[in-house]
Amino acid sequence: AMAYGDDGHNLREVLATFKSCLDEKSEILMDPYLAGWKGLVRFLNTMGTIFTFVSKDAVAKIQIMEEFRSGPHKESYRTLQSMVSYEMANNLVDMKKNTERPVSGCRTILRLHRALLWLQLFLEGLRTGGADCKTSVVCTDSYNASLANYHPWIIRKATTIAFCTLPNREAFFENMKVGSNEEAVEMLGEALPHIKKLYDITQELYSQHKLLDLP
Ligand code: 1PW
Repeated sequence: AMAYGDDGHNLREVLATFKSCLDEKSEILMDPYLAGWKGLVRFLNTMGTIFTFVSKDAVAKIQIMEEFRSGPHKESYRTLQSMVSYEMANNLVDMKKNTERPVSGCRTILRLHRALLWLQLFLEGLRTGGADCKTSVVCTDSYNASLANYHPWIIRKATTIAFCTLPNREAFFENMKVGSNEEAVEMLGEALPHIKKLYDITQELYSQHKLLDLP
């Protein structure tokens, strides 16, 4: 089988794609945001079949957003900010649980946004964790501090089981395909502040429009 990274993709590039999301007005560009997620999914899928359960939902969410981005209102979905303006102005966002209205971009991006915090906390934990930290513990702690708060018991159970199959830190860094452990730690130190910034801007945008609890 082809090892991850052989096709020219590595986690450094994935994180750089997220970095390229911010335009000069601090708006978040949808296309690189989705491209970053696609890279993450490719990376997750190298972590074994159990993780495809975790990545499947991300894939479904990316697809929903790609349909908006190629549909009749594609220009309105150019940035996260323009998406929020457009969907709010046109009453396209379900504020309460209501199956009549189609799935909005706002609620879809909110799920990816919450997952991005998990990713950031997890990679930050690995970066600072030292050589013999347990990946599965770091991953579970990051999950419990973020995404788990929005998941029902059955999903929490399933994800926590998936985390137990994570490779150890050394193998995980190896799988990132960015060189030695030291280089991986250095790369994360450089890249993670950009992910954090992206997260903070989205959080602020959603908070301003009171969209943080979308069903
Ligand atoms: C190695 C670190 C990985 C970070 C990548 C994270 C991928 C995120 C996918 C987590 C999904 C777990 C199972 C799916 C749960 C969905 O119910 C849930 N989706 C998310 C992203 O939280 C909620 O979406 P829904 O059901 O309201 O459409």
